Amino acid sequence: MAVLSKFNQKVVLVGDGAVGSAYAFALMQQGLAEELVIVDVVKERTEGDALDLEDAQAFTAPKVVRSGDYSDAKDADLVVITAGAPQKPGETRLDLVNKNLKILSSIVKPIVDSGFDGIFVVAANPVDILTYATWKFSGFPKEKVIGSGTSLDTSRLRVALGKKFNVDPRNVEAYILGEHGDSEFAAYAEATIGSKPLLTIAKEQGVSDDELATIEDETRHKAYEIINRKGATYYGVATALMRITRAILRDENAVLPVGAALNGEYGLDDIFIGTPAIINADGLAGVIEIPLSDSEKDQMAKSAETLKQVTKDGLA
Ligand code: 6V0
Repeated sequence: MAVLSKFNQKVVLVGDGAVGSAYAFALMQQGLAEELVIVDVVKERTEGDALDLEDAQAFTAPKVVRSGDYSDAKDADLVVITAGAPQKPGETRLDLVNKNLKILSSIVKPIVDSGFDGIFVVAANPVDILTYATWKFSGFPKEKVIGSGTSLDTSRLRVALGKKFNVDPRNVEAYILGEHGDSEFAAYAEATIGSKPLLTIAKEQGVSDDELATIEDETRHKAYEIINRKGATYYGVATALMRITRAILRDENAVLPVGAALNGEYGLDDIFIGTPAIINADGLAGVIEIPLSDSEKDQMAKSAETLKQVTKDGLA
């Protein structure tokens, strides 16, 4: 297992927009990474953000934050990609595919050319397609490419279930699986709170299947609710990215919802899709395949089909 040097934890962030800058701030707050290099086509913004984030150093763990370019990826442990066009009101994530594939290819190539040998973490949308494309463009092993997948969606589901059942969302073991997008679904059959099946708790508390379906639906559409009000969503995904970063830099073997490469799990392969997986310093150490009910199996197959079609069209 790769052991990262305690004094050489370097993250290169590509894309210094709403998501990227919120992620940089989250990284600072957590005292993660010795060095954070920010890259964007708008160089002035990265310089401004580096200066602004530097002002926090006297209150958080000291580290280097600076503006840079792709050559900085040479000795980085992690490259986090949040560069791309954001989702516009009324636009689905899949609409973004062509626009963002072009941007992605212009980023991944110079990073690989720098000699980068770390782990790619991708959040730009449509994230499952762009994660797959990062793997293709880079030629890296699948384990070294991780998408944010359904990490944000899973957090949204846990928060909503936490409110419904009046428990801390961190104690809700429930996952959103599939595409980060309209075909995603809640894997309720095996969800638990304190090891007790969620469906049993729901029955005992008189929470109907319809109410659970509404929670699932609201989770699926929450991004639109936020985008309609403030134009973009970023704090949730930035925190999810920070969590994935910590699992890698601290070699945690943490079980997290991510966009993972499948090798036969859920009857699928040649795809990156939202599922729980084990994340450590080597990247993806294993996929945890949740046992699904028959209807959930159908939903997973449909979600995968949606992604495969777009991947085929986008990368044709
Ligand atoms: P934003 O605020 O417009 O930031 C995008 C940044 O990318 C800007 O600073 C651009 O200058 C920069 N950029 C564009 N092209 C390039 C390039 N070729 N090289 C380097 N930088 C470039 O967008 P925002 O930060 O809101 O969103 C970024 C991406 O994250 C979008 O694709 C969103 O759809 C996606 N999100 C993903 C989520 C997830 O759960 N995976 C959640 C929310 C947003």
